[in-house]
Amino acid sequence: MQQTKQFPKGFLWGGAIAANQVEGAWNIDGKGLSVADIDTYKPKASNKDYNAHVATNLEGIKKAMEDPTDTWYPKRRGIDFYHRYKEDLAMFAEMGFKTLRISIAWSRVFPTGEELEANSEGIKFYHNLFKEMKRLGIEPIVTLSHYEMPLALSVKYNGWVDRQVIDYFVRFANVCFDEFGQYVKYWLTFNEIDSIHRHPFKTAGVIEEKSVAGEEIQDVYQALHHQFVASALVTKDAHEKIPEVMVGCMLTKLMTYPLTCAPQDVELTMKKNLENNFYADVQVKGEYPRLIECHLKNKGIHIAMEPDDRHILKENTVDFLTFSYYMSMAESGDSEAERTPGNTVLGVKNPYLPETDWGWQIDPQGLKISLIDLYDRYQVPMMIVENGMGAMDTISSDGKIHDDYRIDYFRAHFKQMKEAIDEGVDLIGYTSWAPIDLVSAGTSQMSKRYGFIYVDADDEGNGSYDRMKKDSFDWYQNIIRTNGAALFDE
Ligand code: BGP
Repeated sequence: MQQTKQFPKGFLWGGAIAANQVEGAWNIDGKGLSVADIDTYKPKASNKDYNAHVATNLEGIKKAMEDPTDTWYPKRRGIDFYHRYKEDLAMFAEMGFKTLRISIAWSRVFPTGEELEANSEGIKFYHNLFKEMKRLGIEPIVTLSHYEMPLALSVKYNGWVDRQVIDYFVRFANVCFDEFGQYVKYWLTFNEIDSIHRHPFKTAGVIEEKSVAGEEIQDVYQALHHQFVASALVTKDAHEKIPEVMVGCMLTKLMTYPLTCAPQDVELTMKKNLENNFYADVQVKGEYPRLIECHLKNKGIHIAMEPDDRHILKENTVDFLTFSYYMSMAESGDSEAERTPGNTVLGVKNPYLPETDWGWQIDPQGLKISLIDLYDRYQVPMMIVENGMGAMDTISSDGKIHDDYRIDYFRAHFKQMKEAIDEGVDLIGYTSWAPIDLVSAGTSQMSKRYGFIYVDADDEGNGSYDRMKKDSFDWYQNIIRTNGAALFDE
């Protein structure tokens, strides 16, 4: 069959951002503190020793809660999207965005998570945002939980460890469906739900100190189970409330290769990849995989379930699968094998791949492998909802940002996406991370830049916050305008 150069008709090209990394306005219009608002800045010097775990001891949390400034907490500042969203949306529309993935800050709608009534100022902000997106013809994709739960729920309940948090989340989600269902067809429940094991506080408000010694991992699995149940419950509600709704799960795709073909490396790698798929297994297939259940049992981990939980999971599976993809890594039985950081992981270095300024290994073909692997396993429509390259952009003497490295990164990944589509993968959309510079999730740096649009702000929050197009802006605009065909004319 003759393949066209274009992506499928109606392909959703766009970008992705998260409330806690862009909005700022952390303490106005009734917003409560979220776990992101106490996430500290990790200085440039620690780039290579990047450790994604935020300081989450009770003393540190108390200190942060009492600090009325944003000095150490860049996510309190974001990029002032709260006030500049019209300007930003206009630039996204100029690039031709068909879609924009955002998240709704739970603590802007329910400041402590426990209120019975939603904060009207928060609701108003999102109404205005969605109205503007509609006016510009940009289809929203909304994540309900993207590393920004109300801090009060974390402190009072140890986050998702307590089953009661399910009820608060269901209330929040239902307010979102009732208020914004008229604008939003695509919903994602939890961003990178698997990340709970890598940063339990950021993902699920779990404070290690609150666990009984030795039961920390058990608590994390319990919190995860509550998120699975909550995800299924709100999927059911969305299906009942919003016509033609599509609810998706969201996975960090951490593609792992064996460093060598030694069977030991192959087995370790297979297990890593099975673990990585487990989260989507539950959300797409509606049940815990037998191998994972056995693994938990062998580890002495017992997840407390209500009698109906398995039924809830089975009956309310998601409609599509989304994932983030930034890098791949290798695995080896050799404990001395050289390692390099990736997206909140420290993987074995693959000698065949280049890496970013942050050591993340660049692997476009790994995206194609991931697409085929995931589609073969789940057979549901898929979207890539995060992919991009964090880099230290500099302004050249002509006053412009020539980010050819970013264009090269995207070009190579898009070509692999197209090959996967031509081989039969049902890929319906792609949102780059991030179309505009924003505060890094892992390091809270502004200097780790992802955007097609530059934001004049530094790590300490100095700068005009003015926006400026990088070279990649025009390039991406052309890709969208030609629905991908321009990739093959360059
Ligand atoms: C993903 C998160 C995003 C985003 C991205 C890049 O895991 O969902 O919020 O920030 O990673 O990571 P970082 O910002 O640490 O470079």
